[in-house]
Formats: sequence, C-alpha cells, structure tokens
Amino acid sequence: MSIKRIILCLLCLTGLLLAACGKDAPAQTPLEIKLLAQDIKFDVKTLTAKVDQPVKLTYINQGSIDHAFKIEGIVDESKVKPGQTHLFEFTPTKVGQFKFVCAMPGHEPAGMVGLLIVEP
Ligand SMILES: [Cu+2]
Repeated sequence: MSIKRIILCLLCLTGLLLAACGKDAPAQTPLEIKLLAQDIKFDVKTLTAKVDQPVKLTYINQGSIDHAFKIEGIVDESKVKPGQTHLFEFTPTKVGQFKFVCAMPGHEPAGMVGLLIVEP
C-alpha cells in the first residue's frame, strides 16, 4: 500500500468517526468511576456524582471472598466474585446522599459502607 493510499484511508476513517460521534453523542458524557472491593473494605468512602449524568461504575473485587454492591434506592444488590469486575450503570435522578454498601452478610458492619453524594 502506498503512503498516499494509507493517508487517504486514515482521512476516511477520521471522517467516519467524526460523523458517528456527531450523530450518536449522548446529551451527557458518562461519569466513569472505579470502586475497589477488598477484604474487607472499599478503597474509597465517598463517591460523587451529578443529577441526570449517567454513571458507569466499574466495581472490581480485588479480594479473595465474594463481595457485592448496592446503592440504596439506586442500584439493586448484585454479587461480584473474587477477581471479577462488574460494570454498574445508573443515572442518579435526585440530589442527596445515598449509602452504598457491600450487601454480603456482615460486610457492611465490618466497614464496607460508603456514601454516594449526588450534586445538582
Ligand atoms: Cu464485601
């Protein structure tokens, strides 16, 4: 393939990408958050999000036992096995503070609890 052809291809690809982005761009860029579950704590105690902004929360179980995730009133309980990653997608619809926990029995009292702060 000649250099000219390669450049032409790259230009075409760039054009396609730009066109695709322009058409399908969501109203709000999702907020990407990473939360690490360890034995037996979360790596952070608070998460911050904004009303109506979609959240993509990557939950990584770095521990050696089962952990779970739940945000009161926002995300239903879901178990994540050791070494596994789970993507939780949600969009907060109201301002406030919402407790997030590991829903495995005994884990919340042991400290696997935090606060999601939703700002206007
Ligand atoms: Cu846990």
